[in-house]
Amino acid sequence: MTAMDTARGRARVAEPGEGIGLDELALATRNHGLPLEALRYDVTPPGLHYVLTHFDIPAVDPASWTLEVTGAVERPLRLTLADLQRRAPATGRVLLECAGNGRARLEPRPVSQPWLLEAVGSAEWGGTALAPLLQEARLSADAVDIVFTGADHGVERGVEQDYARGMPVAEALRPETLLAWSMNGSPLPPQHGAPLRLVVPGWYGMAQVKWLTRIEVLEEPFTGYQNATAYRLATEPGEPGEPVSRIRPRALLSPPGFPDFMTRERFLAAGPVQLSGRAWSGRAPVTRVEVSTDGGRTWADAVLSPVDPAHPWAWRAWTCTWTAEPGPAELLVRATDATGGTQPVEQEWNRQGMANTLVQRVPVTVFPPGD
Ligand SMILES: Nc1nc2c(c(=O)[nH]1)N[C@H]1C(S)=C(S)[C@@H](COP(=O)(O)O)O[C@H]1N2
Ligand SMILES: [Mo]
Repeated sequence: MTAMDTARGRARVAEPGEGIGLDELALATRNHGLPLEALRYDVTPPGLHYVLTHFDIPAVDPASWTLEVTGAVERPLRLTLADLQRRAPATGRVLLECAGNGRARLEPRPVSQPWLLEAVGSAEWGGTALAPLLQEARLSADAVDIVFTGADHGVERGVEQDYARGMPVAEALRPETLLAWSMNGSPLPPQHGAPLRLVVPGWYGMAQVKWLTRIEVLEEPFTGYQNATAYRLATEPGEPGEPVSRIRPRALLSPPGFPDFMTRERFLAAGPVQLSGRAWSGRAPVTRVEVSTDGGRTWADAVLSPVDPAHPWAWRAWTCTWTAEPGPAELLVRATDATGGTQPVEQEWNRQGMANTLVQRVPVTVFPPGD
């Protein structure tokens, strides 16, 4: 991989005025987002859930596929899909969001998958809990990190690798962490990790390892590429930065009215308009959603649906009534969670555009009733 070594480990930031290039377009067509009107569904239909795959969707034959549990364990395990499916079933309705969501609107633009705001979905993942399997393998008392490796392979910023992510033992042992083989009651689709993926509620997408083949227990911190180099909150090149972990609070508005084909500008009739959308946080329950209909000068509280005790890791609905007056308007929405964390109205920049929660802005044109 010597030809690529000059760029080793460095994330590129676009030059001033540099538009989105064909390489970013290629990523954007492979990795599609949730059309924001699909915020209407409590459970996202599989074809509308966002997809992010760093390399290729690997060819995995479920009949010969096995999952290996290895490393610092007393009893290494190798399981087939049938072995896993004989275990106690568990499901979870879980909000997933890519840590790069919103990246394309940052200035200067981190060059990578150019998400606007659509890298989210809330699906019903079915499988079995991870913790009992780890307990059966008898983890070392000195275990620190658990590494989850997928069947996919590629090169990222000059480094050839299998996609692998390490996770602290305590997070892996949470009862809601799942090994999932179904999505919304159907077998896991290829793009979402068939035959088996990890689902760690509350964490950004990079932790949700797809096409899982190997679980390795380490007695020291994992230093693989996707933990040590990617998914860091750094502003200077070469700065190590804090690791990306749990999903920060965010609210999104389902854009009201109807769109223009090219600009996606919205049009709607004057009068009372029911604004609606979703809000979530992977750290603590969302406590407040606020809406501005005047470009951020004033904010009003939206009505937030209560936490559904059956689905604490799903997104929640919010609504807000707006009396729209003819003319242009700009709609903004922001969420706050129980840690007190909220969304910035001015961008908080980092080199990889990770975990940024800059508020959504939806420009609309209101026409007089009867036009
Ligand atoms: N094996 C593997 N797992 C992976 C990835 C990957 O490229 N390879 N991408 C991760 C990232 S960055 C995200 S955001 C989520 C996306 O999950 P989804 O495509 O099911 O929505 O998968 C994660 N799991
Ligand atoms: Mo992601």
